[in-house]
Amino acid sequence: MSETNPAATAPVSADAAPHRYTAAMAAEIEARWQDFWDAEGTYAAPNPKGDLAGDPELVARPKKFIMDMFPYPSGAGLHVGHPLGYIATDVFARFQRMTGHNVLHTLGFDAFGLPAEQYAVQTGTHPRVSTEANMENMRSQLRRLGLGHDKRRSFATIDPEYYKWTQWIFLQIFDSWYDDEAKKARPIAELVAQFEAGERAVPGGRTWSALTEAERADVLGEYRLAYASDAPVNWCPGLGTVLANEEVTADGRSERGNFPVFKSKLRQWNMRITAYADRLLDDLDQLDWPEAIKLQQRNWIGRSEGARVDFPIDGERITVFTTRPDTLFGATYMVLAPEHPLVEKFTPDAWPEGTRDAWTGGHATPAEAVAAYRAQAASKSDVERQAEAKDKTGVFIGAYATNPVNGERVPVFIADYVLMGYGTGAIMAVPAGDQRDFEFARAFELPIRCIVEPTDGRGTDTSTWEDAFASYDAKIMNSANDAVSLDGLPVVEAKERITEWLERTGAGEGTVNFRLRDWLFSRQRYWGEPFPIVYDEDGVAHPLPASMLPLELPEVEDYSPRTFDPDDADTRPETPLSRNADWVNVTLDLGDGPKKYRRETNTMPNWAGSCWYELRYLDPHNSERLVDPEIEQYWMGPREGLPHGGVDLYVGGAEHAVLHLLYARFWSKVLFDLGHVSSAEPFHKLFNQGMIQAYVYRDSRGIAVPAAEVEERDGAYYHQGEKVSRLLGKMGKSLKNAVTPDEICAEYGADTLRLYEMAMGPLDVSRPWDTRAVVGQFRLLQRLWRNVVDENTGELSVVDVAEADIDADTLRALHKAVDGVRQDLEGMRFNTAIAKVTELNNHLTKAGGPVPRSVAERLVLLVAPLAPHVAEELWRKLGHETSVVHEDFPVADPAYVVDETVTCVVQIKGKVKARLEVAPSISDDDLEKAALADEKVVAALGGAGIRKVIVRAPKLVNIVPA
Ligand code: ANZ
Repeated sequence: MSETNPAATAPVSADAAPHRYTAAMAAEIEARWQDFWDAEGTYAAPNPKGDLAGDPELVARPKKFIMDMFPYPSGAGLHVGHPLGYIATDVFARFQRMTGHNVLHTLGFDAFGLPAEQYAVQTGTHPRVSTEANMENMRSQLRRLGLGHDKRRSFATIDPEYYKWTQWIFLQIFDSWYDDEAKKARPIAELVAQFEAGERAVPGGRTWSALTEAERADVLGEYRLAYASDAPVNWCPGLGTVLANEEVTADGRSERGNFPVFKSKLRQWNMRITAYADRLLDDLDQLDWPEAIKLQQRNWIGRSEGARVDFPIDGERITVFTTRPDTLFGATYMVLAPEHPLVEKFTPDAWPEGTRDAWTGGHATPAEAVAAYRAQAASKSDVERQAEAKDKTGVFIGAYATNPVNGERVPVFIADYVLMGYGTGAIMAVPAGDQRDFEFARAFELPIRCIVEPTDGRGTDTSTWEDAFASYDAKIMNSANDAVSLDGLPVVEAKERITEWLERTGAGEGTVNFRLRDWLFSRQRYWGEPFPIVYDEDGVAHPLPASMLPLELPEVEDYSPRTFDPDDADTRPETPLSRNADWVNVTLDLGDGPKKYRRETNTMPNWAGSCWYELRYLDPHNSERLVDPEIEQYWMGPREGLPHGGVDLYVGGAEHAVLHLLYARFWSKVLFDLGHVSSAEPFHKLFNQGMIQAYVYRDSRGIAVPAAEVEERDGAYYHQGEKVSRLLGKMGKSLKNAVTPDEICAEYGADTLRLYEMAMGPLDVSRPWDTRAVVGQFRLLQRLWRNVVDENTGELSVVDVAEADIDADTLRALHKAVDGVRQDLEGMRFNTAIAKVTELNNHLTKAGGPVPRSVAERLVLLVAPLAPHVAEELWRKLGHETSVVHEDFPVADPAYVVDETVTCVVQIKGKVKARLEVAPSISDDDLEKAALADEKVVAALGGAGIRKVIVRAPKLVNIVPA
């Protein structure tokens, strides 16, 4: 790097004074203080009790729990983009320590996951071996940054002592149900007691004692918060695994490998997160999170108010969910999802009289048409099925239902634009009001009845319409029967009236529907937490007792999922764990004598370990409990400003807006309901850092060339003489533009890297990395050093001066910096804090002469959170015996902080009428207001109106009366 970047090396050159702050000196200072901090346990945060109990004076302080989203230990190690958030939380944590808080700050590893498993498949290295090596590498990279972590509290999610508790929480969730009346989770034993006592009717109408064990297990499976069910999942034979919806592309293929993905029914573990939909939504209001993230969670949960309506058919009924019951009179056909379980039941042997050709798909019987269409639909992803632009397809199932509001016979179709997993999997189709229904009706020659008065001038003759008409401001028409009329009502009132009618007549009821689905919780992979579940000979699932945890991941010969012919939808996954017969088939005594069992061979998804890790940081070595209640209450409990409790600050990327944060909130709520924790939310304040971007340079073939080898000449970029293009993109190995923290540390030191990353801009904004600019922060540290230490002798250069004898300009500069930096650090405006430190430092440089000791000390304290190593070194040089980490942050004397004022002249028609003393930074708006409110100005205007005001803040206001 230095070859192409001579500017960067200049200040470190050999002719420097012997005690100048250089990269070599930074390296020496930094290594020494890092060793010191480790040896002294400087960042140890004491708990109120237990093995991490400590200094009661510290414990008595208000607590701050400051957390990063922990990293996945990737083989590529860190580039300079990764530590942005870690440095920010570290600066903030250091500031909080210096302002009277007991600060918990540490970092672990999220270490189960696919990359290690894939690497294992490719190279035969055990995932644990490669993961441990990656963690070792990342730990040393992170240590080099001087992050003030309490290392006693760090762990990885793959540690058996950690995942023991992940498994334990799974069992808690398995052993609970959601009581809709109490609106909370309760132990499943309490539900069983209700069934036994006859207080709650057993589904199916029999008594509890009459059920077999397997039947009871089935009943309870409908209540448990973790349950196994035959769910349609994304099965990818080419990869040999089931995929999450997010891992499937819009055209129904695997994101990784581009193989076909099929909807297949497989027995899978699920988490009943839907039971918490309301609370997950409502509690968002109390959290201090970016609005954008809250909105994404709200949309993901997707609450819709509407109605369920029953359409009678053959003495039975099909229930639909609609958000627009007011449009019931316009429902001219129905659509079921192709997978809807009632489809077979209502599909007759032959096409009824008068079936149109367009409806049959060319098939001889309804059953054939249904079977063919189902096969076609199964090969598509939900996204693809719902795509707006797509041609609407479907078939008539040969049956008619009755529209309950007008008794009309409406044909029933299956079509893939209706999804099984949403609402009831069946809709009433209102082609006049819904665009998808409109397109379908046009394609299948179905009636389109105008039931909302168009307000856009298109008229009520739907044969001339080009699209559906949707508006909440329009009025309902053509919608009356003998008992109820919606005609003339606006939508909202019409909804209320028809819902009342539906409920009165028993044809339906108002309801709330959520987009949120239960969380598919099993994976056919090796590198994850084993389920603490065994099956008996009847296939009934039994939880392992806590005493058998952790259930450790067994060794297997082959980690790879078995893959199949990518196009063979009928194949089924084979889990790596199932190949280990000795582990799978066990004899256990679960309390009723030794019996044979078969272990669950799926593993948990890699989200599991990150669902609760904040809790384990609190009490990481507790072998008796997940976390001691008193310790949990101390760090996480609710208090003023923290209504649900939680981590005080959680920093990470916005890409985790939904899944991780929603899953973690869900687990918190279950643990809270069951009384294991006092906080019902994991993270009170969330902050998303921006991304560090990097320039990508490409040659004429579009191939990325190594960014470090590119030269700039007159605004153009060259690589080996050839002109290359430059675009801002992601940083990474593949784009050949990764810069590692190691290289920057070697070139300048960690303190410079920290300052540079924090100075680049507001933390939440993305910014381009520019290696050439790093030197600016290095120079700041050199000037800081020079203000305290004589570069030639290495001795302190400060002088002892009484506060009263320090010149007023310096005191003003000092106190303004103290005041500003304090506010900026509290508000996480690290870039402006650095600007203020720089300003003060420059003032001292310019003032010339030795710096007063008390000023130098305060300057060092201001720098300490940002550049902790050099601050420790200077603090020690200034004669202090103890670490700067626990010193008090300076407080400004308000007398010096008030802005000096300037005089503003107020003129009317060019004549001076008043003078105002205002702050030099006053805005035009504020100055205009102040001028117009001034007594003398009011008097001079004498009630005349104003034509124009010309403002030149801070010195002049000119008023032109009307
Ligand atoms: C009649 C109607 C008339 C509808 C109208 C909309 C407009 P949100 O708001 O997202 O909750 N729907 C219901 N279940 C569905 C499923 N399983 N697959 C596809 N579509 C489904 O959407 C609810 C609306 O989406 C429902 O209201 C239903 O169409 C459709 F002028 O019913 B509506």
